[in-house]
Amino acid sequence: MKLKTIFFGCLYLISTICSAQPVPAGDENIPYLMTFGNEAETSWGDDDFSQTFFFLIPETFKEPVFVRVFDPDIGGDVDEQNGTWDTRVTYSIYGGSICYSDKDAMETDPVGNYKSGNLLASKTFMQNPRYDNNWYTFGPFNPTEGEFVAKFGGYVIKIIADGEAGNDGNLYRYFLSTSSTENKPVEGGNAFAFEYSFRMHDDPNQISHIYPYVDDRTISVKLSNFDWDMDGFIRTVSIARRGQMSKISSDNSWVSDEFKIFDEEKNTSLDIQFIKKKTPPVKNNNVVVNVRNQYNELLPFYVLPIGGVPKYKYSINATRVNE
Ligand SMILES: [Ca+2]
Ligand SMILES: [Ca+2]
Ligand SMILES: [Ca+2]
Ligand SMILES: [Ca+2]
Repeated sequence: MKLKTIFFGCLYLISTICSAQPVPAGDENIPYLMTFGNEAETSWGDDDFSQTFFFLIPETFKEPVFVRVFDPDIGGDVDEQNGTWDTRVTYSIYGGSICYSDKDAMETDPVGNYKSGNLLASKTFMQNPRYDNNWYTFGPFNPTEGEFVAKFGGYVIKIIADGEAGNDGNLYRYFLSTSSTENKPVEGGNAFAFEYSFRMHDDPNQISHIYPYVDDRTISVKLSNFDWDMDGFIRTVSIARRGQMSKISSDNSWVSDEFKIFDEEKNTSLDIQFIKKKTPPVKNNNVVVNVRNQYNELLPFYVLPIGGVPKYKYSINATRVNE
């Protein structure tokens, strides 16, 4: 327990140094989160028309917080049009005692009690020039309105984006802020998800990253990706892994592959790299990713990777050659 406290203390220290809570965050190099209206075909890249994120606010932080959404509307700039703009997306924010800890909230599909907890705020958007290429702000919220989670040393609030009608693609970002009018990071805050639905860059030279955290119970992981459209490579780098290639999905399909976790990788983050092919260029590529452990539990993806971005250490691998 003590070790855990120390560990999460480090997490907050690292976050403070990074001092930024955009979602997606800088090291991820992901342009936008992505959620389609529920009348879209899944071949456009969204498997379930819903995305859940959790914000972490350290116990020491006592000020009100705001959840800001960039381009919450579905129309105009940024978004992906399919026929006419007819898509409706509702963003809902939850706190209270089970907003995080309900088992349905920690799963990938919008079923059961995934909207667990107390509804703190909600707003529905369609095409709306007022919020096109612009921010909408939820809050203020008192951090104690979230769920206190001892192992995080702080409070968790949840935001769900549900595509409730239409067939267009909503692209958007979040920011956990101390201000209602600008993006001011919450010192020591972070954000995470158990499944990531996102838009890739069009520029083939841009590499996107997701950082699942591997705890000390993890023996093996199963990495799954959806609708990658055979766009280049998906590769995992870690402190002990130079670059392990994964199976990649084609249009409208899931693929998975499993690999064993090395002892050195426990209590570190993996770096899953999404590397585009140069030719022919794949544009507007939407993809969904999740990672499970041997118990079929999902590994959290932190926007600020715990322990920092992992760097491969040759010396660790050199000792493994004869294993
Ligand atoms: Ca449409
Ligand atoms: Ca827009
Ligand atoms: Ca949008
Ligand atoms: Ca795709």
